[in-house]
Amino acid sequence: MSGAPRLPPAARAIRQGDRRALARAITAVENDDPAAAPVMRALFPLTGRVPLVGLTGPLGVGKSSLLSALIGLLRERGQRVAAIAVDPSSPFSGGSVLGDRIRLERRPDDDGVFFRSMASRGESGGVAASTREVARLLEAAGFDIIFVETVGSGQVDVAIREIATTSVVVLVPHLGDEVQTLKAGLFEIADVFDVNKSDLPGAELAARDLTELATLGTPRGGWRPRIVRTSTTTPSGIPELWEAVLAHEQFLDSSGARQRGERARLAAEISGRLSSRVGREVRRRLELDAELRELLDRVVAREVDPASAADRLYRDRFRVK
Ligand SMILES: Nc1nc2c(ncn2[C@@H]2O[C@H](COP(=O)(O)OP(=O)(O)OP(=O)(O)O)[C@@H](O)[C@H]2O)c(=O)[nH]1
Ligand SMILES: [Mg+2]
Repeated sequence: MSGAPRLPPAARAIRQGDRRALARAITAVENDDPAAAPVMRALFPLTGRVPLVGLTGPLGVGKSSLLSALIGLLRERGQRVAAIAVDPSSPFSGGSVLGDRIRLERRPDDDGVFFRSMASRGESGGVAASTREVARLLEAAGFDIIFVETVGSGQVDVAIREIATTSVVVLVPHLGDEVQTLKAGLFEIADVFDVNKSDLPGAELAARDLTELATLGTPRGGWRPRIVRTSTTTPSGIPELWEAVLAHEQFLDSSGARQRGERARLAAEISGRLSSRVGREVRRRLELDAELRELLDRVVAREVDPASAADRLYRDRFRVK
C-alpha cells in the first residue's frame, strides 16, 4: 500500500481491517471528537470511489428487509458490504429500529459485512456530514459498497441527496395520500423507485403509475428514474433492484455526472459544517461577548428587530472578505 507508513496509527489500523479501530473512529466522528480529525484527514484522499447507495422511504415499507436481501446478494458475489442506518431522531420509534438491528447484525462470522446504527441528532446538515464521514471510514476499511438507510422527517429523506451517489426511494402498493402529494418531491430525490411488498395486491398498478410519471417528467441531469418491483418475503426482484442501482452508477461514470454530483455534495458539506459552526459560535457569543449581549438586550427590549441585528452582525463580524 503506497504511502501507508505515513498514516497515523489509527488510520493504518483501519486500512488493515482492524474492526475495533474502525468502530472507535466511527464513535469519534459521531461524537464530534477532535481525535477523529487527523484520521479523517489522512484517509480522505483514499476515498470517494465506491457506490454510496441511499435507501429512503416511509416507515415500515421494508427498507431494512431490502438491505438484508441486497447484502445477501452482494455477499454471494463476493463483495464487501457496509450499511449505516440513520435512526429517526425520536427514540420512541424504537420498536422497528431495534428490529433493524436484530435483522441486520445477525452475521457475526462474516467480516465482509459491517452494520452500524447512527442516531440522527436534529440538524440535517450535521447528519449528512457525519454520515459521509462514517462512509469514508468504511470505504477506507475496504468495503466495496456502502448503504445508508434513512427515514426523513417528511417521510422521505431529502438529505439523502447530500449523501448518496444513488438514491433509492422505497414505496409500497397503494401509496398513501401523503406520498401522493410528495410525488413531485420524490422525483427530485429518486434515481431508482422500488415498489416493495409486491406480493401484495396493487404493486403492478403502483409501478405503472410511477413509470408514467417518470416518462412525463424531464430527466434530471439526463437520467430517468428506473422503476422496479420487489418482495423480500417471496423473495423476488432483488437482483433487478441491484441492476437498476448499477445502471445508475454506470450512468454517473459515462455522463460525467459523478464528478458534478460529488462536487455539489462536497460544497454542501463544507457550507453545512461552516454554518453550523458559525451558528454555535454566534449563540455562544450573544451571551458571552459584551457587545453582542448588548445587541441581544436591545432586541429583547424590542428596540432592534432580529433581522436588523443579524444584518449588523453579519456585516461587522462574519462577512467573508
Ligand atoms: N408482505 C411483505 N412484507 C414485507 C416485505 N418486506 C418487508 N416486509 C415487512 O414489513 C415490515 C417492515 O419491514 P422493515 O424492513 O423493518 O421496514 P423499514 O422500512 O426498514 O422500517 P423502518 O426502518 O421502521 O422505517 C416487517 O414486518 C417486514 O416483515 C415484503 O416484501 N412483503
Ligand atoms: Mg428500517
